[in-house]
Amino acid sequence: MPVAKPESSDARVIAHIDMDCFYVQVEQRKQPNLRGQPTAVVQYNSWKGGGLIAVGYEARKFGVKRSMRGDEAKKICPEIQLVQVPVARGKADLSVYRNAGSEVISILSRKGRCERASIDEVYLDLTEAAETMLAEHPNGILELTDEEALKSHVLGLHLDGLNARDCVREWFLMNDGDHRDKLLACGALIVAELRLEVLKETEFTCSAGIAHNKMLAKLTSGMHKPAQQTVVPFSSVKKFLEPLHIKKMKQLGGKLGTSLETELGVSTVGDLLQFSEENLQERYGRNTGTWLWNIARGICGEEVEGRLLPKSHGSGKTFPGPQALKTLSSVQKWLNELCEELSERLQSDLEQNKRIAHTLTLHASAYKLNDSESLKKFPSKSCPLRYGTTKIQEDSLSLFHTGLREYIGIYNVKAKGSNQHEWAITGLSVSASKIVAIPSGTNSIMKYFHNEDQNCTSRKESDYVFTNDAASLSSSGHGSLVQLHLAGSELEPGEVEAKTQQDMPGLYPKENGTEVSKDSVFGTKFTDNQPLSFFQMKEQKESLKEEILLPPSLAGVQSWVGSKPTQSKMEFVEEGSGLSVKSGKQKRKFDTEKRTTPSILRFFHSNDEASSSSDIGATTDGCKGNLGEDVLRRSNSWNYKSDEIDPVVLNELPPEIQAEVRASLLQPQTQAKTVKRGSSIVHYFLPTKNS
Ligand code: DCP
Repeated sequence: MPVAKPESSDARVIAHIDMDCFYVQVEQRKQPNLRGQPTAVVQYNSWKGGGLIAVGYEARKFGVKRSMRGDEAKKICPEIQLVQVPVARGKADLSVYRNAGSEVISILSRKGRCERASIDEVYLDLTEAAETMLAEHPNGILELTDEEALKSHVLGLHLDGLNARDCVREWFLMNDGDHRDKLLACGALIVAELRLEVLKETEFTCSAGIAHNKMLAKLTSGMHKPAQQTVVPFSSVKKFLEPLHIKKMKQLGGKLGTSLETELGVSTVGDLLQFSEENLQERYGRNTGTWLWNIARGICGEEVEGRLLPKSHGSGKTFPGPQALKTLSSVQKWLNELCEELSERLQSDLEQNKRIAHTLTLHASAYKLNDSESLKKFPSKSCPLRYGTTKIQEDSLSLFHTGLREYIGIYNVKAKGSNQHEWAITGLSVSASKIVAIPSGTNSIMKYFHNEDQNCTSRKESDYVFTNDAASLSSSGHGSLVQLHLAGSELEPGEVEAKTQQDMPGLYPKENGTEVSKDSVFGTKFTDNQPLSFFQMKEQKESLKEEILLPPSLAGVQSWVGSKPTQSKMEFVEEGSGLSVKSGKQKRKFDTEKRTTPSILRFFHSNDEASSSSDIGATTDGCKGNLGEDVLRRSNSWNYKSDEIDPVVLNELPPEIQAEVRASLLQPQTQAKTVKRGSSIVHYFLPTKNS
């Protein structure tokens, strides 16, 4: 958990903006005749009128709630208009809502750093804009106070017989007020303006919380809805937080909150104040203890990230009750659908934003029949993401198989007849994460090796000769290949799993609808009346534990890395003229300790070793394997293009290099393949027909 920086955070101006009954507003904009009418959006599944996923404020007055089914809603509000969420590929198609969210974000991001927190939520850091406004109006912002701002709810204001509006006006004027609150008042004005702009340009209303940090802003944005805003002056923080139930706090909706309740008897934030920082640290560890101590006092140093685009893409579907999937073929059918959607979104992200995703993750929820352990969670599985629908489909299915083997607890999972099934899948989702912009105009591969070179004390810069005729490695045109001329080696079967440091995600959301339930969702919100399980799992990124799997087509890659290839020439060559490492002139030296050598180097090391052991022999200076030119001349070089690079090696390169190489993989390649098709590396990277 982030440890707060109390000093710097007080004078910041942070807003959390939340769209009001978002899906309903989007539907009402599409069909203006629905405006003013009690309306709800229902999932496409028509059982009992479909599950309500968004309820408009007019319908809420009748007691209609999100958890209800359409039929139930009609009973208590006969005139309710039920609109179906759009459907594509047999599942909810959320693109219309996603696009509407992007429209709003483009407006909200005009005044400061903007972080897209979910499909309909945004954080803004308005500190600079507020400081500028305050500097320009040192004698107060009276002339700026507009009607919308005067409707703000300012927490802790004493009305003292005055009407609320006059009180708020007085607060905005506070000439002798606290500087931090003057900044907040400016922030409130800016947010009021932004909300009006959103309304004018998109017809959507939104609500906002304005405070000194993200935590307080988020806690207050929903306090007064719809179309209102709430401000938390510095002096009101304590009073505001004290009575709040502990589980309302971000990250306390789950186990930690429960532990505070049961083990420390803490039920409100105020209760937490009696514990010293040391007490909390003793019980929950240094960081968590400090974090708890801080949040109880309204201190949160979390930055607003400048991010307008989603952090991940996901596509999921639930299969409640009798719809549960009980055969591998039905799972495959649905995975194919989900992967197709995911692939399309990845492709458009690539085209529009020049971003690529690195990790593919499969989540599932399941139950076992006739098994007392049936509550066991289906493990989430990840692997490096390969672009192309077919590849994503293949890899997702493999991840599913791996998860299922673990879930069932046997190695060979066979498809069983529907009468004999042992398991049932109630939810499936595929997601793509670790999305990064494709860097352009960098020579990062060269830089990387240059740096690594410096890390080996006994290597001299002059030992390498790099030529970089082209300005950049990034692939900007067809056929731009990064060629890795590596020692050739056949892969051997072996281990394919590599563990990450992450924790296993839960299948169910953290409670209380905190940010956890919304960040990074971007379209993966399930529209069945199931818990928001999959996309919310992703929210728990801090505590995720997933296994990163290599796709089965990569079986043996790890052992290959450790194996001793028989050739010894290494070159980087960009097709045409680009970057090359002229192996004929290089003398490479590596640490003798394999364990301490980064594996990309180990890979090359093994190439060297292969030669050195047979041709040169080890040196005794701590680095061995100088490649004599005679050896290099004698070796046969195998040409590897970027689409043949071992992903294990690739995954261990710095992200910017990975991005470059992956970017080159995404380009149609015109040059004939000169590699063995049977190789599993080749199989892994070769474009499939319909990719
Ligand atoms: N959503 C969904 N499934 C859920 C919850 C929400 O598909 N279980 C969708 C529909 C909502 C949108 O996400 O319109 C945003 O969810 P919010 O929780 O922000 O709720 P609303 O925007 O609908 O209402 P509010 O005005 O209370 O924020």
